[in-house]
Amino acid sequence: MSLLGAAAARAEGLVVGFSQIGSESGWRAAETTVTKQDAKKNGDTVKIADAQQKQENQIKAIRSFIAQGVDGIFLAPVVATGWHQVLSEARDAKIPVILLDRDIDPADKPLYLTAVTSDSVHEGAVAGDWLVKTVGAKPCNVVEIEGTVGASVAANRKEGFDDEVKKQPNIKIIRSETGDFTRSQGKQVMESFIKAENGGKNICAVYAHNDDMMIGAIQAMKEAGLKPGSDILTVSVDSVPDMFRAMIAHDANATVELTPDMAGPAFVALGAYKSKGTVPPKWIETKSVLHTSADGDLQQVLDQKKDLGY
Ligand code: GZL
Repeated sequence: MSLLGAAAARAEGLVVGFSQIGSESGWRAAETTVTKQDAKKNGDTVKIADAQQKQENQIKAIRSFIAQGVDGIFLAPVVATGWHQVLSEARDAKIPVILLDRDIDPADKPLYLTAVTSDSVHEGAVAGDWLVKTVGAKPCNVVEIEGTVGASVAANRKEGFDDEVKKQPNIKIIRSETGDFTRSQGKQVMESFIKAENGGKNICAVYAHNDDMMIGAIQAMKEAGLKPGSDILTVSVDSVPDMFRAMIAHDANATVELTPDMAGPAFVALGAYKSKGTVPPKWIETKSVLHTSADGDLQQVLDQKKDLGY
């Protein structure tokens, strides 16, 4: 597109196609809400396609956005592989692609303009470090509820956490299974862990790759007559409102915050690229903050969540 065309696009506002994974978690629903709010604030238009967590639906949506000749495509990739062909088609159509909240195969790095994501290895390490500091020298068997198989954030959060706790001989990860980032599957996985581990008596802590699976796990622990947050320590990622409510009720211990506002920086980068040809850094990193049940500002942080799409 010529600079004049680009300036015109900026004047009228951008038209962006967003291939969204689905609404598998409270965090993702908030991401969708904030994306709509950001577009409205900027005077841009965003067309959101919900893929119901299926990659083939995301690929179909991207092809539809290309056919519509949108100014840019946002993609939250459900898994890290299988994007080369469709992102090559977007490149050939000269439509820039920006990744939101998850990454893709590094070999396909040339096929997107930038990625707006957290450092998900660091998120896992922050969760692991909290557990190590909390457990001290006490023997501790940990169970892990993983995110979607093949998702970059699941592999990274596992790597960060496992590497941290592996440094402690008294802490052992005894079971690890995917709960696909949903409450219902998180509950099912925790029920199976409890059943397999002497009614949960062998389990000292549970790490879930997102809060929604942990909220399911908390329900499973309660139904088994266990006290989550004291009989079994909990640490997870996202910092959704229901996790703050659980920490205030002392049913949970810690969560690593992830902003749902990935689209804000993406709109800015796309606008500068289209209007001025400014090439953004390949990675726009969002920050991760630890919150625990010992914090004094839980209610205050919870009250502010409504401004973040929750
Ligand atoms: C993380 C994002 C994850 C959230 C989950 O950036 O991809 O996907 O942690 C969501 O809640 O399902």
